[in-house]
Amino acid sequence: MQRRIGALFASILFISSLQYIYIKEVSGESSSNSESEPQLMQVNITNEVEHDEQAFTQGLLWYDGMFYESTGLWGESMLRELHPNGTVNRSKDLNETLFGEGLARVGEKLIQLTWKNGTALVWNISNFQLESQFEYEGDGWGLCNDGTDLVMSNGSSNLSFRKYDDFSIVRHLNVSLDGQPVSNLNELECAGEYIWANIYLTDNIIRINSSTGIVDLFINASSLSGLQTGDSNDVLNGIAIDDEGKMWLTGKKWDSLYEVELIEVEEIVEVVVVQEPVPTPTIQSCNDCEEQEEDASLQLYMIYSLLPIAALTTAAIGMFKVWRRPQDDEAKALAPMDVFEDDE
Ligand SMILES: [Ca+2]
Repeated sequence: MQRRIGALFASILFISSLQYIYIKEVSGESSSNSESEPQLMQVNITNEVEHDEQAFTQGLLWYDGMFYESTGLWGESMLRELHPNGTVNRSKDLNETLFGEGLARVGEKLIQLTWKNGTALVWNISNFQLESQFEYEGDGWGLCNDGTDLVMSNGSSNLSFRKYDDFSIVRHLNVSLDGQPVSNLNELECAGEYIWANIYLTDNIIRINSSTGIVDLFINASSLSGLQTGDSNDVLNGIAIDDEGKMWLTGKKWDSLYEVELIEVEEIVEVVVVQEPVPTPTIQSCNDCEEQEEDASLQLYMIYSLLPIAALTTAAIGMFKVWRRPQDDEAKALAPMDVFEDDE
C-alpha cells in the first residue's frame, strides 16, 4: 500500500514538473526580463569599396556625397576626405603629438577629437584648414551630432552631450543593455533619436535610445571582421550613414568599406574564420650535420663489409664440421669409456 502511495506521489510530481516546463516554454518566460532584450542583428554586405589599409579609423561620417574620416596613432593621425569609391580626395596630417579620434560635422565645420590631448580640432570643410579648437577633460573617443548637441564617448558607458559653440557639457547619458552598463563605447553615429556605437575590441555595434540610454538593437558584425587579416587591434570601428540611409562600416586598417543591410536573427552566431594551419617545415638544427652523416656512412660500410665475412666464416665452419664428422665405424669404436679416459 505504501509503495502505491509513493508511486502515485512521484507520478504527480513528475507531471507537475512537465506542466511547469511547458508553461514556461509557451509563455516565453525566462529568468531575464524579455522586454529589455534588444533585437539581434547580423549584417549582410550589399556593396564594398576600397579603404586604405594604413588608415587607423577612429571616426567616420558621410556628408554631401563624400566620406570624412579621422585616423589615429601618433605621428600617423589624419583628417581625410574620401570619394564614395573609398579613394582619398584630400587629407591633412595632424601634429605628431596628437592622436586622432572621433569626428562629427556641425554645419560647414568638422570637429575632430583627440585621444589623450584634451583637444577637439575645428576644421573648415571647404579649405581643410584648422580654424580653432576646444578643450575638454578626460579621454576623447567617439563623436557625432544629433542635430541639437554633439555626443561624445570616452571609453566608458557614459555619453556626454555638448554644446556646439564651446563644447561645454549639457547632460550625461548612461548606456545600458538588459539593465547592465555597456562600457567601451567608441565610434558613434547619430541618427534621429538614436545613437549607434561601436563597442571597442568587439565585432558589435549597439543602437542606443538617446533619451533613455537603453540599447534596443544589437548588431554582430563578425562576418565583416572575419574577412580582415590584421592583428587584434585592427577592430571594427567606423559607422557612417549616407544620404539614402544606408549604413557603411569599416575598421582600423581594414582594406574595405562595407555598405551593409541588417538581418534580424534569433540568436547571434559568431562568425569565426578558422585559418588553416600552415605546416611548419622541419628544420634540422644540428651544427655537426656533416660529421653525423659521415658517422652514419661509416656504420653502413662496416655492416656491409662484415656481412660477407660472417657468411664465409659460417660456411667454413660448416664445411669443417662435415669433414670432421666420424664415419659410422669410427663412431662405434669411440666408446664412452674412451672419452672419459681421454678427459682424464
Ligand atoms: Ca560616425
